[in-house]
Amino acid sequence: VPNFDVIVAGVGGMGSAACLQLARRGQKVLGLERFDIPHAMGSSHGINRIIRLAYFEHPSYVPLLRRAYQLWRETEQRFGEQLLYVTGGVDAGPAESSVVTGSLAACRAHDLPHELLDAREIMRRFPAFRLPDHYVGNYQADAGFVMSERAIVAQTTMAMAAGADIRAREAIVDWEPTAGGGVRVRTTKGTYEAGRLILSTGAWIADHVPALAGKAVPERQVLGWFQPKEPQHFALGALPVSIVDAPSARCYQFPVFGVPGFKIGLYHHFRQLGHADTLSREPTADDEAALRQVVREVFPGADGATMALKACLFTNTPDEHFVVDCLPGVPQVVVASPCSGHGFKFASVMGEVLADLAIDGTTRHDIGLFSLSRLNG
Ligand code: PYC
Repeated sequence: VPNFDVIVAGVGGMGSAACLQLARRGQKVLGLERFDIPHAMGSSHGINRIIRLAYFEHPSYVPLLRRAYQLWRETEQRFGEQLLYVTGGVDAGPAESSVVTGSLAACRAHDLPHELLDAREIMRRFPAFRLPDHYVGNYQADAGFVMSERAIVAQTTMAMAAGADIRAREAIVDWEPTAGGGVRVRTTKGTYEAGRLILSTGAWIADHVPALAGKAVPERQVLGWFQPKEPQHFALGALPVSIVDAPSARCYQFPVFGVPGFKIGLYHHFRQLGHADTLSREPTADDEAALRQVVREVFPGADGATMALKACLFTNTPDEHFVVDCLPGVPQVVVASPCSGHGFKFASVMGEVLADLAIDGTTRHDIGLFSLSRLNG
């Protein structure tokens, strides 16, 4: 049976970063991906994902984000291609909205430079926005986006260059601990053994970790790209990334980049939950209409022809924080996947965290928020 130091199941954002960090540290790594690398069935396709320091979800993500920015810069330099674009970011809504209060709390807790702007000032600086008078927004200059699909290509390419054995179109069927304290992994193509196993299978994670059944729930999410009628206001350089508690839905958006359209998504689109194998990846007219309604509300200058629609998946935990932990009673197995729709920006630093956990069983990074046991409390 072929033997490795570490098997990484799922070579997406987190898995490819883990392969890279492990291979760099001299580990004999096998990375297994059920689809292509990269692919459009999971949580990373559609060009880019937001990165931001003023983290409204919880201030304790901020130190990880600082390190994530550093590692994205290091990866893009070594790979020779820009992966991180800084555009500035606005977290906007009524003053009491959790996007605004949480974003400000993260800034205060970590002394992040920021500006609290009223609706009129946001619209003056960034004419693409149309916001109700009572809205405010926290502007944070370091926000931007990561080229998610290219980042997976970069991390995978660099992992292979560092010696990792990476194989696509090979899904894990099951795994079991071995008597010697390692793991045996059965796939659609063979059986392997390793000292450690990292499970970063995204929306499929509950198939491999029974403790996550009902606690890591895939959700269908649809992204839309709309043709701006006022392109100058939606261009890179003119528009920051933003998260807006719009009157009809919480939405997030990007300046035009990579495809000829303004990209927008809605948090918890239609709350369509199910198994990752069966949730439809086919966008519908209802998806398009829901996205267009928010475009008309907040970004009316982008209400032109639809240019693209894509469905991807969130994998939600009950509190929407990640799970990054060793399995109780099976410490040779590390879980990192259910990221509740906000994980990609962390992939670079999660590679470091996962390599630490796989090699040392512990990490210097604070991952206390991400324990598996909290979900059973
Ligand atoms: O992490 O910035 C983010 C995000 C926006 C929408 C979903 N996730």
